[in-house]
Amino acid sequence: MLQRLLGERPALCNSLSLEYGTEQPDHVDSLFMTPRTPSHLVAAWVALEDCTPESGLLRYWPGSHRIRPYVFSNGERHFLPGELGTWTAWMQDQVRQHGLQSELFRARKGDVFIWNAQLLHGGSPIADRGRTRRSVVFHYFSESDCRAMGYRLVPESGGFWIRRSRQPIPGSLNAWLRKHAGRTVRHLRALFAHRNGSGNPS
Ligand SMILES: O=C(O)CCC(=O)C(=O)O
Ligand SMILES: [Fe+2]
Repeated sequence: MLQRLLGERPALCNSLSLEYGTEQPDHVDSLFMTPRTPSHLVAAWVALEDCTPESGLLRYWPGSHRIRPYVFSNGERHFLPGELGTWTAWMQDQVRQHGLQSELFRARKGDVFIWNAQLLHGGSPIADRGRTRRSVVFHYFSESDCRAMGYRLVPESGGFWIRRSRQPIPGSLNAWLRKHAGRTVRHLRALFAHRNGSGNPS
């Protein structure tokens, strides 16, 4: 299926295991995982349980994949953090112009949603924070793009996976923690030292 969609063998770029809804703002994956060939990114989202509306369902905008890819001020399709606000306003305007409406994916266990590099999607608000929404997501590039980028490909089940270090997930707790890790550790140390009556936080 992925090979048919990409026109060649897929190479797994990353996989995400989600226990809860993400409440991610609407986005297109190619902003963050930017394929060399604009259409050469496909995502497969797999429900690991029946998803309830309170758990923050996956939201998507049918037809949004036809909106032309946005080009940032440096001429690239990969996002510039300082221009994400401009991108959001531009995308909202495109959605209005194309008369698009969002839909929620009320997935049943085992359902798979495959989307295109340019499909606008996100996580809807979670109404019940105790409700899980277990799912796994896989993002794939094409073999030719990966070879052109010099990625190390490992053959697997008719496709490949890319050997590389763990990547931060934009907007995720991981990315936030990595960015703030030093400060958080210093803060915790200071707190610990204070509680133990020591004047020296190190
Ligand atoms: O599961 C979600 O709420 C969104 C996941 C997503 O945007 C992605 O994996 O690309
Ligand atoms: Fe996404």
